[in-house]
Amino acid sequence: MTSLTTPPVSHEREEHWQRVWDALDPYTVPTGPPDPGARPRYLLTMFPYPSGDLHMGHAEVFAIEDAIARYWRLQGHQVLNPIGWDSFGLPAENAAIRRGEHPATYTEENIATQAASIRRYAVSFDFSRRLHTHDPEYYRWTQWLFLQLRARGLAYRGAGWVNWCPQDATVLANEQVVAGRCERCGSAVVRRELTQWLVGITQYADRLLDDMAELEGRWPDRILTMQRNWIGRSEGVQIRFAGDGGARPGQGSHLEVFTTRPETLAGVTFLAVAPESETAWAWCAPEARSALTTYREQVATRTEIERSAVGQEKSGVPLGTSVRHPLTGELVPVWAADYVLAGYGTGAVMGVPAGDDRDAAFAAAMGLPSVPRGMAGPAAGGEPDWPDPGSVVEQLEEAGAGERARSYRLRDWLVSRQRYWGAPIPMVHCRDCGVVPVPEAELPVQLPDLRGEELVPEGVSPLAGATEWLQVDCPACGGPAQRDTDTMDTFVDSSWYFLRYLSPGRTDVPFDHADADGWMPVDAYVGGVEHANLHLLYARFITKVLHDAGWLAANEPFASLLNQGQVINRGAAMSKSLGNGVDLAEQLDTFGVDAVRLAILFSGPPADDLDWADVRPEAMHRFQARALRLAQEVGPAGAAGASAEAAEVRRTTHRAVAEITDLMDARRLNVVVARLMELVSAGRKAIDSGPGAGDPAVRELAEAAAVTMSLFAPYTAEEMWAALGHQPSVAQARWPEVDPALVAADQVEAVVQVNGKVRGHLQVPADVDAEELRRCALQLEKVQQLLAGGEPRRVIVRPPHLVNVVP
Ligand code: ANZ
Ligand code: ZN
Repeated sequence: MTSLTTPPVSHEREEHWQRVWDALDPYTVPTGPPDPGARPRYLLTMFPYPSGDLHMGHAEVFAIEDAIARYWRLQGHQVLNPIGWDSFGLPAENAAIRRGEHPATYTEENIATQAASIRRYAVSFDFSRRLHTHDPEYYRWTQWLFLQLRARGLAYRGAGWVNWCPQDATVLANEQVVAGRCERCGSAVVRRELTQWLVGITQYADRLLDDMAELEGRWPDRILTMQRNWIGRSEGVQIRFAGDGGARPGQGSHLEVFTTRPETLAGVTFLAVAPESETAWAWCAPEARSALTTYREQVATRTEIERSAVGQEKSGVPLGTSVRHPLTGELVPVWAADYVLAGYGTGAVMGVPAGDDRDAAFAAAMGLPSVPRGMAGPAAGGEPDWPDPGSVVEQLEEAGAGERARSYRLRDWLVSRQRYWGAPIPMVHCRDCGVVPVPEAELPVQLPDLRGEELVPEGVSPLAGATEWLQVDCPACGGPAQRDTDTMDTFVDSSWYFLRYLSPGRTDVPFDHADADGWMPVDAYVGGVEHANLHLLYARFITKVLHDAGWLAANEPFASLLNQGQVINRGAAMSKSLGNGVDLAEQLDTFGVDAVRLAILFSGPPADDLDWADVRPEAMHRFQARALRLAQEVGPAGAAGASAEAAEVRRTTHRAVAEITDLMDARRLNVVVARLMELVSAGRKAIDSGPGAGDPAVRELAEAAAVTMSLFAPYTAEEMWAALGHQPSVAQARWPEVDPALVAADQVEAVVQVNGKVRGHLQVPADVDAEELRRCALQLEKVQQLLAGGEPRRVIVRPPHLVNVVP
């Protein structure tokens, strides 16, 4: 890649300024609560995962968040803008296996590379609070968090159906399964039942939903919608169908279904249960068991997403049993069907072919009737006339056969991972005492030192293969016991890191109550939409749990959220296979940091996707050079006396600053860059054909331009600030004050007529609106006299010049 122009700020000058900033340390905020009267602002960017160097996505998110950080700081806020690394996770583990080393080696190399790139990219982070989730001093508190959850009944062991990748020997979340395959290695995913650690996030489902009211208008609508759908609260009814009398062991006397359409009860022709569920086995007649077993194996190869997709070919097996309809007493056959999911509602549905498309497809495929005997079929193309749902629920309640219930899509959070590079679950398994927590004083449970091939022991997970590490004395009885061999999902690490930033280095507590109450909630959180469901939901949940446990006053972690768009190239996500990747370091080498940052922000609104094919860093060089020249020509010297032409220049400056202030508050960064370009052009004109470089008004303009420039292009801004004679850094400047008199619109004269005759004059702002102009005109004494207390019949208003009152 070649550039036609050289960057206006050389690499040597970039390095010079980096040293100046290192020495000044202008972004470090002392630990503890905010200073009294500091107007604190907590700005947070989703912390990076250390895979290689920074990429274009980081360049975008850092450019956006840094502009906000610098803007707030210039406005006199005490701005906390910390940085750290989300440094546990599978890629480091896989790299370690490949390279025969410890995952920490790869991880720490990448962190060092990224930290150096962040310094060069001139992001105004407070590095003094830096954290890494793989540091024992951090994960000690992640383990503490786990013990808190357990103490509150929110962490428990349960058998659950999971997506299992046989290649990686680990559990996968639904979104890590793409078209039935493992997102990372591509192996076919199978369903498997495992005993795992789960976290009871569903106990908070209602609060997670209801508290979203506070976030309305402060988080993007689409994120709120995605979270609502993810939690997926349904108001419905639970209905009990009694067995047909032939009791079977373990069956229980009722089969319970969840429905959102109780009024369709009369249309039930079958009941269907999730094949893998206990219920299916309990309701399976002995002669149907082998068919159910075979069917279960078949279903195990399909993901829930495939199973529940509309239009899927329906499959199922009859279980050879039946239940009684709670209202009619008719017998209804029980089936196992894979479109019924084990983890939703009761894992059983009442099949109503006349009301539900999936039930209709299933009935048709299995030769089941579409309406019960004795019920009139629906008129062509429609549904039967169902009764009022309320009356059906009443009937059910009276009969003791059902009641209102809620169901959620949200499942409890499966946090066990059979991996090495994560925080070990701080529990011990004792033959005599069962599952026992590691005492808090013994945290952290450190990872054993495993590297290379040791990370892939034959047939067991890595920690289960670390035989020495495994053996431990039971904390309760002192007898021989074994450590838990699972590590925690890395989403646990990132569910609380914003709290650790507040009290770095504390060894007695994860974070300090006063620090948290001083800084929380985060004022603005900047990050990608890909974290809409999991990370943001987990962080909200953990904040609520810690709030309930008395650790902080905040009940929501992130008061406002800003999602940047995706960086793509030529219409597609950047990828190795497409060969459309763009290397950030190469861009910075060629164009300089500022040109890249400016071009990214100028390309469009922060929330829009950004196509690199439309981004022209070299096009920024001319603008940077013009801005620099402006500052150099104004120079460091004291200014000469004010000229008559200066008033207009001053108005231009103050109006630009006022507008830029509003635009920054609205996060319209691309428009701010455009206004800054206009301001620089106005400065050029003021020198060439206006009051000239020596005029104080022109200096004022150039200074405002330098300060605004510092939000986006810190190096160029420093060069400008120095040329204007200031020391030592624009990072210590103040946001320019706007003089309201200079911003006010020009005054014009409006004529006020009564019945077409001129009766008075008004001085009004040129941008006066009709409402205001009408009010002023009707208040004129002359007009009041002529109206003699009456209401005018008509008032014709033509802002800003004319009002005609017709009495
Ligand atoms: C009878 C019925 C008749 C239903 C009708 C729908 C239409 P939402 O709104 O998503 O909550 N259902 C219940 N549990 C299920 C499970 N474990 N797996 C798959 N489907 C399940 O959907 C609730 C509806 O989804 C329930 O209402 C049930 O079908 C089905 F004309 O009951 B309905
Ligand atoms: Zn014991």
